[in-house]
Amino acid sequence: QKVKEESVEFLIPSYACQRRTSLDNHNTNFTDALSHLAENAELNNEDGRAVAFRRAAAVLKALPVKVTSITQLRGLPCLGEHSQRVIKDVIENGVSSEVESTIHSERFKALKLLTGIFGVGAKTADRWFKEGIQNLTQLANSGHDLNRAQQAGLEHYYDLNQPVTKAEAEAIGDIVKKAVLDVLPGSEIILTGGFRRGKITGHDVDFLITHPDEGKEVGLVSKVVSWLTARGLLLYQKNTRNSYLESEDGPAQPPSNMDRFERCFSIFKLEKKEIPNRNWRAVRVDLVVSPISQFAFAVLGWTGSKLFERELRRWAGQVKSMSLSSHALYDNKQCKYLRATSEEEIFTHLGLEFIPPSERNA
Ligand code: DCP
Ligand code: MG
Repeated sequence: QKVKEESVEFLIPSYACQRRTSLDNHNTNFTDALSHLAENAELNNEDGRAVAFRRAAAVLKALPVKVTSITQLRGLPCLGEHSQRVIKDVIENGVSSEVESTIHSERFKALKLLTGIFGVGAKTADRWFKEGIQNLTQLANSGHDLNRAQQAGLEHYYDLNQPVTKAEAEAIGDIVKKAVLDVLPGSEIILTGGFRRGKITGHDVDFLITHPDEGKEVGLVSKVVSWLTARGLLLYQKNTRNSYLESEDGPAQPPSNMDRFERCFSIFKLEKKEIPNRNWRAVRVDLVVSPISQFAFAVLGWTGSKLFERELRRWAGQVKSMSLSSHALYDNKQCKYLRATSEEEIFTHLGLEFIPPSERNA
């Protein structure tokens, strides 16, 4: 029996944090195209445009079937005129001409290559591109003074652009656990980021650490870094102290993507016997330490995806008059912080159905 295309309509709520997005995406042809345009907008520092493309892609990721006709998109949220044009182009021609010309442009290729260097953001890459720097050799010959992060990024460029596997993440997890428990017994360590969402590869490995006795965790990052350094396990590291202070009468910090936990951005030297001559590879690792009272917020904030996080904060602000960060949830109407000891409680405070990590892949 023939099913009329017109009858296929989906009920998709408009905030990504209101819906389940697993890793099996039936619409990669469209979401890849939209992601390229989002990436290009990010490289051009056009944040609003980037988010619009990311939201459109996230809606298509949440659909239970492959879209084959533009009529199926009727009633879906977050699909602006531009995104619909791209989708239509892909349906009719297999590819979007705008996406093709973007990703093959000299500018996009160069900016992507340059921002692929750890420590190089869109603004720096753009400045270099305008000076005629389009590849790593030109950068090395340019005489630019690179900071410590960028030097390490250039030195380990190849390794850091190879996906990190789940097995590698687990091997690093074992080392981190050993280090943390050695310097502060009783600590808890969890793997966050993409791996917690069930991804099988990542661009880095993210760990969140806490201790059940509030205050014991202070200064933990530098002790762990000393432990790892003494064993020759770090190729690069940069620590920052906790700079978060909670005040009585409102959020101490304006809502921001960047949290203020004690942390270490590092590059691990991971032993890999199978790599000839060298026996190791470089892997980006983030270590973040949270006081136990903020741990649920930290776990939620570090699990991602980035869009899911962004949508949670937008929902909190726009729908609930609350401010959510990786540290706390503040109710602007009641003028008080809402405590939580689990992710489930935070979703409840926000009036949202609990979405497990594996379905936060928006
Ligand atoms: N995060 C955030 N804001 C930041 C840093 C991180 O919201 N300034 C959150 C969202 C991310 C998670 O932390 O999902 C980890 O950041 P990553 O950049 O490592 O992202 P993923 O782990 O999701 O992706 P990948 O698999 O590429 O590492
Ligand atoms: Mg990650």
